[in-house]
Amino acid sequence: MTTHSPRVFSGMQPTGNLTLGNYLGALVNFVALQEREEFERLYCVVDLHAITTAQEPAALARATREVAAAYIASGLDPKRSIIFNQSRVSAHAELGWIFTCVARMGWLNRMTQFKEKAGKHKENASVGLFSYPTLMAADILAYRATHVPVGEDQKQHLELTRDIAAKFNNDFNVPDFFPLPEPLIQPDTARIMSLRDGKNKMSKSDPSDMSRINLTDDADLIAQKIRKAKTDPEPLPSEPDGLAERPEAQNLIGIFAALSGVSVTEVLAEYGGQGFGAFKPALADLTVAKIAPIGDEMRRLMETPDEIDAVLADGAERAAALARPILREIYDTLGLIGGGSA
Ligand code: AQP
Repeated sequence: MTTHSPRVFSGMQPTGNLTLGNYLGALVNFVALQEREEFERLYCVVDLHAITTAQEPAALARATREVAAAYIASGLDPKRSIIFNQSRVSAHAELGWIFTCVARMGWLNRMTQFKEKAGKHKENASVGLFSYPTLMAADILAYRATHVPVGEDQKQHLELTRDIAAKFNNDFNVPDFFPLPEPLIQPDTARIMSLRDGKNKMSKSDPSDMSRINLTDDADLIAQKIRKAKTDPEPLPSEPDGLAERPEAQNLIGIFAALSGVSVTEVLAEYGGQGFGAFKPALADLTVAKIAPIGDEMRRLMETPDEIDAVLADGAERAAALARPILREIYDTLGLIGGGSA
């Protein structure tokens, strides 16, 4: 039984345009949690994670502000949720190092995301890309966060966070020092897939822009991408079972259900028996209605970057105030005299 008060932490990388996958898999959940008064909420733009792969500095700074703008445009209120960028709060990097000394090589060797991202060029990948999950554990545990809203692709990293927390508690004989954080995954939108290949997840770093809907795409581009989305020649089934083995159809129906807030069964009750020629225009209209206003608001916010910077600075101050006493205890527990005080 944990004694930790309910606290939510999550983040997104400023590695390009946020996608419909980021939105439905995580952001919608961030915003919904804002209505749950029992939680304190921290939403981070994880810029230190972004540099695990090469980033052009000016583009990174812009993308960092753009993710903050996406948070706000999607409905996060900087007064009710702490919004900040990771590099501004040194606790992340400090605890990240400590956790690279707690985590075991064998644990990290099992991480599938490293294998996917490093691909055939493992020897040339940065050490940071390999140890990424230890920094993610630090992001969460620097605040003793108890709940983490994420998409399914992050589930394995969160299990590693729990392993690190348990090992620390055990090794230093401090039971319940860290909570074992729980993932909050929305089953229906856990994995939004690429528009070009229903077997790959929609990703902001996919080389093909046609594979994803970006939150900043305008109405015409959204409609064009949906029109060109890969499908199969069969009409839509009337029951969810009929979507098995049809990954592209399943993905598009899932997106429709998530954006309209109804179940897949209800969508199929309406469109079952019809072809994609009838379904795609309805999906395009719905996506434009939900996503284009977010893009418009992001563009408006990006015209006043100083206001975004003020939100990030204020959020970082509040986040640092939460992390500081926890980090102090960590240094003391490890016997690191005066650690983190410079
Ligand atoms: N396709 C997706 N479906 C559902 N959820 C998704 N998420 C990402 N893609 C999908 C969730 O979005 C949050 C932020 O992700 P991230 O910025 O940490 O990066 P990622 O998971 O690696 O996502 P990307 O878009 O594929 O980024 P790049 O291309 O930079 O690697 C997470 O909660 C994630 O689960």
